[in-house]
Amino acid sequence: MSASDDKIVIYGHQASRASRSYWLLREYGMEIGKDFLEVDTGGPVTGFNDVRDSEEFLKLNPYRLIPVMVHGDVVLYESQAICQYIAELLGGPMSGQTPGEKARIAMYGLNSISNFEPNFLPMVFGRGGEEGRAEYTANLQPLLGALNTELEGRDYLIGEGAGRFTVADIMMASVIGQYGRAIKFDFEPWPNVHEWVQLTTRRPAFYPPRGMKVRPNA
Ligand SMILES: N[C@@H](CCC(=O)N[C@@H](CS)C(=O)NCC(=O)O)C(=O)O
Repeated sequence: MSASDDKIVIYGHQASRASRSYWLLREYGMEIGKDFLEVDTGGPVTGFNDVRDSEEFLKLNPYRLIPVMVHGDVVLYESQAICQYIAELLGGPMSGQTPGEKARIAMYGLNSISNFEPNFLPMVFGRGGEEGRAEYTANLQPLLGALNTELEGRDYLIGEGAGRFTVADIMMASVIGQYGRAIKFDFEPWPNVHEWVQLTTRRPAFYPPRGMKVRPNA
């Protein structure tokens, strides 16, 4: 059986970094259980279950982290690599159309986890209390300023003119928008970022059918 005949399997919980690929799959109109499969490993919010310590899982990802994706003989860990694979596989306007767009999509995948995530995620977990929040917020000032510049005159990160919604927006908004909304982060000083967070995180597919602690208008 070829990879394309198999269903995508995601190991990971909705309230974990696996949520990034679930959002993308929902954007493609795919349903859990019908079009792709979820293996619930538990997650950082709910606690992990035995699946994550199983031999089967450790063979897939010796680093013992979720999410992991299996599609035929393709096995991937790293949430943003999984998103990029799914967009490449399913194609259409959400994927990169040229080598340049594909490279820029990869760039935003890296940017999201190397620059923004280390400052947003600790605030989600309340690390360092008030002092921690002040420090992470200070670190984010130049980053959000840069993103605000990139978004000048645009709705989305990739494409001509105002751009079009792509997997790059999902990867970036999964960190900035999702975490930002969860901690009620004030994006108003960066109006282009503020608009983009609204545009991306108000899409119907952003919201999981169950379970996750992100609510509309949070
Ligand atoms: N950069 C990785 C990070 C993966 C990661 O840290 N996953 C967390 C859950 S969201 C995990 O498995 N934590 C388990 C642990 O740290 O033991 C990605 O984006 O996939």
